[in-house]
Amino acid sequence: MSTVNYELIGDIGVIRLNNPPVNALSHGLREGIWGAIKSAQEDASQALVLICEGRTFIAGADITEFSKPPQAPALSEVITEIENSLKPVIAAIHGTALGGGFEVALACHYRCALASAKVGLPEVKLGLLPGAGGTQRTPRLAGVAAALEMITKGAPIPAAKAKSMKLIDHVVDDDLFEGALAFARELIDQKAPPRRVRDITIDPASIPEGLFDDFRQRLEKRAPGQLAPQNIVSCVEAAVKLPFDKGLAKELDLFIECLLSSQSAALRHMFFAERRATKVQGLSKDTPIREINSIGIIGGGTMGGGIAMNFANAGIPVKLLDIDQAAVERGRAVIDKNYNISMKKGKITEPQKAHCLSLIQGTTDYSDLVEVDLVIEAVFENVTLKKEIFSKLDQYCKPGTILATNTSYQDIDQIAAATNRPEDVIGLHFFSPANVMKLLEVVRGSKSADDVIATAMRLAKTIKKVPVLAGNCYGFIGNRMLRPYAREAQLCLIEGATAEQIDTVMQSWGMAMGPIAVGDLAGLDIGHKAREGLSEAEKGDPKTYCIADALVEMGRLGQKSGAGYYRYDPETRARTSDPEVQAIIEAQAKAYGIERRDISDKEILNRLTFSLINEGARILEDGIAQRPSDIDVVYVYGYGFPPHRGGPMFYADSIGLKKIYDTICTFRDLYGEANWTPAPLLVQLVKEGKTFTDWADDQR
Ligand code: 3H9
Repeated sequence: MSTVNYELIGDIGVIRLNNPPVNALSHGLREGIWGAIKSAQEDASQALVLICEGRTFIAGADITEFSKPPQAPALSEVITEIENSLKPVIAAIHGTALGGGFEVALACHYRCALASAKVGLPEVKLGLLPGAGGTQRTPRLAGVAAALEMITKGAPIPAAKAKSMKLIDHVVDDDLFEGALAFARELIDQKAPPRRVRDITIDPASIPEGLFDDFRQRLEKRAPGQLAPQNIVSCVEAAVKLPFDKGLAKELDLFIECLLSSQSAALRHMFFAERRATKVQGLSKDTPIREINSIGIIGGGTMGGGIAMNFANAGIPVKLLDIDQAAVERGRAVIDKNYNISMKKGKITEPQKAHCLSLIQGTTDYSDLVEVDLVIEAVFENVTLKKEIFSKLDQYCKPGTILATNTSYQDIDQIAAATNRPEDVIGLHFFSPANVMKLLEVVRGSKSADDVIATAMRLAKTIKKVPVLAGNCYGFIGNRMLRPYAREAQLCLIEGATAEQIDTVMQSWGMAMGPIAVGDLAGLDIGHKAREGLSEAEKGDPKTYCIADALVEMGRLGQKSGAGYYRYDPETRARTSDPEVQAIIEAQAKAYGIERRDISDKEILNRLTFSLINEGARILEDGIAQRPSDIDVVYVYGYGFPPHRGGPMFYADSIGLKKIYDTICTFRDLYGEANWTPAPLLVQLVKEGKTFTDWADDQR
């Protein structure tokens, strides 16, 4: 079947699109739609139905074409052709009508959709705005305030809600094709004319004064420094203040500005990076997948409880095991509390909560785990305890059960060696809060079987996580890179920066939180305990963590104790600076003979980000990550790295590896080789004039 087919069924012309996997608006598809609409004007049809084959309606412009020279017809020309059709055109939507796909639907004169369908304009997530009339037509149908929310958030909207917003006209219950034909028939019988959204006018007097400026300010808080959301507001404002064609012209100008921005390049990189990360080198589509219909979780703490929720949300029953009934109850109470928060936010309903809770059963008995398909151990970081648990699981669980540990940094092979089936053992490293954070590091031990890895990668999609495969080393990808980053934050602190300065620099650069505030959130005792288990050589220079250790010894454990680097309001958790901490920092600096100095914001940013990148390069050399873009996915989805900077490795490529190398050499000369030796891969790429992306291409 070709990409676009046209068929006359009675007096209804049916335009069928078929461009797998998601009917993206490639050049061929645009040309096909354009031609079909044109020729349908000449035949006996009285109305036209535009419908898609496969899993979805059009999912948008073909993102891969954005970096290539444009080819006619442009999407806007196709859309004009549809809207100008003299016969009514009806969009028949299933799956998701997104971006340019929804813009095509908006240019149609009527829209019907399956009840399960969603529509949306997610361009903002790619650092773009709807560039084919979406910002002009949406406010004309749904109103200005709703359009601003919808386009700046980019979230898809279910059919029923879209109907209530006037974005679609008719919901079809089961057979979309038959339903669309019946809808077309009705329109023909009513002699309904082509109804053009462009002809709707918005009365500027109906818009509250200051609406656009207020919205801009709110966005600046929600997405600081981001271009696309602000440009969207200007486009919607143009829809109110300018005639339709002038509004379209403004939209195109601002779309191009976004398309050429480094922010959009980074976000488009992330879109493909996330999908690439799910692919494991050496595995094929034929690698068998084990069936996972039930889960066991060991440890009902915050982590175990959060993990359990992911599976219950996906309809998979969970047995949650803890040491005694009291611990099980505590775990269930944490889960209950989390669901209540989701309910308050309107994310789930009471019956949904009750259903999820009914899927989580507590137990204290390992024999309840005999039949489960996957067990995830989520107890605290003690390798001896973990080995005991795995040895027990080996005794109890049926053959073929996958045995996973949620450890953040322990050796998977050591844990696997406690069983007689190391091929069934992997790491599944969730991030806290586990019911919220999207990242899942799937850690491959030296003996982990291919089908176990393939199953884990597939399962991640079921529970709506983004999986990244990691090799087995201390801290895997994310936490291994975090060490030098956190180290530099600590060293900047003792050498002269303040906690506030470090956090402000990193947060205004785009990190979700600054590193010092993250320490307080995680709990300073966690790192303290982890350091206690290290040898003197592993601990490194004692001055690095002297401030953190001093705070822990004073009982300042972070947010949970009301004070850490900052002081926290017990009610609101709002943080304030604490002169006592400044005194501790100064005392520690004195004890180590450090003369504190002014440290520039730029130095803080470079020390933190370049140390991250340098370790990322080593991770690639060691084969711990499959590709640089996987590291980007880990940092964006697990560590609050700003997505519009594309992750640390993409950021490195975009500012130039030579600049990074030169700066690292300067730091080496100033602060010593121990912390600042350029990674051999970085040295090699600079010599060859290549980027990390070039390196990844060479490896393929
Ligand atoms: C736009 O429309 C701009 C216009 O306003 C103006 C223009 C002038 N292009 O996600 P999946 C690939 S901007 C090219 O795993 P799912 C994807 O890479 C666009 N390729 O499936 C993957 O390839 P592979 C606005 C695309 O079922 C495969 O399809 N639209 C595109 O989990 C399967 O994808 C969007 O931002 C694309 N547009 O989810 C929507 N979309 O197999 C982006 C997907 O080689 N897409 N691919 O790895 C999505 O959100 C999801 O793909 C979707 C399906 C929900 C549709």
